[in-house]
Amino acid sequence: MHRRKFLKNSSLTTAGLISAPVLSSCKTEPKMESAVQTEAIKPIVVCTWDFHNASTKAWEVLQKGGNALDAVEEGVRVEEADVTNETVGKGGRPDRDGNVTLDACIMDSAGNCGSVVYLQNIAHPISVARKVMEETPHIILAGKGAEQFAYEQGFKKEDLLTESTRRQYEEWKKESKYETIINIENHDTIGMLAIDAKGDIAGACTTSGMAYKVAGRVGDSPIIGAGLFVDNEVGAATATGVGEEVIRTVGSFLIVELMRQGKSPQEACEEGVKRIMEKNKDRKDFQIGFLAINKKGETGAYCVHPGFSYRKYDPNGHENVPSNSFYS
Ligand code: SD4
Repeated sequence: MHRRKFLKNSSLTTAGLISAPVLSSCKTEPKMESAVQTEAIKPIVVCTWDFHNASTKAWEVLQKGGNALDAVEEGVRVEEADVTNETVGKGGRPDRDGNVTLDACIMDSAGNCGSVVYLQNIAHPISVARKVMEETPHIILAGKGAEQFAYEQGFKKEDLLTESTRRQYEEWKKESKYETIINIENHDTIGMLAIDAKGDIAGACTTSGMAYKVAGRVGDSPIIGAGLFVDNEVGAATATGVGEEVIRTVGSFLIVELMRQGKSPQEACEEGVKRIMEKNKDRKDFQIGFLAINKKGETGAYCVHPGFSYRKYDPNGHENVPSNSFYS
């Protein structure tokens, strides 16, 4: 919550934080890079929302010469461990039965990927997803099987509900109003994309999903192609927001394919949101944010409603970049 407030309240004109092209672009027009970029920017890491600590961690890994896969795993683990983030990892809000169920996926530059869905009692689903990728011939493990696999890999059992999320759940139960809505204020899923010094790309995405969801519900975040996609020839994309809509358009894969066809990351993210809005004419009650990077290290983002931003770390420093939106 406080992150969103910070985003809303922070002055867009804060010196050095936001570049002129971002400020001058209008809400729906494609934002073009101010100059033609010839040399690739690397290493670089970007993540959904203003996750300063997570991106700092990933940047440390990249700066020491670490690879993009380690960087994104290490980076998003910071949010999984942060109990004040109530939509990722430990401290994530539960489903309507009071169970915290986590979704995560990871993808490397060779196109290898791993995913866990509906995972309970394990604080770091992203690392379990990586183990699925590296230690099994499979890509997705679900529920009890994923949990059993995690124990076999040495992960420890933890109660993921915190005092805060338990209290909120008890409050919610009084009315039990089930809304499949992720609005501007109630989500903080982290999707992270990185390019290492060698120019290789990797990505990770992790979430507790929609608060008070129907038991068994899985969103876009652990679905390769929906919540995350990496193509080392082209770039990568990730999503946050109402997963059902992202799945319907295979959002992250779409954005990477649009970049393959020549669109900038910014243009591709805008097209991704527009595809979703075409299927949701006149619907304004949900939020989605896309984030993309291409092989040159150019980045872009776009969302349905104002409020989304992404944090970027590259050799020039770091900044929180506000995203333009479909609705103003
Ligand atoms: C989901 N996309 O489970 C996730 C939720 C999310 O910020 O992104 N929240 O649908």
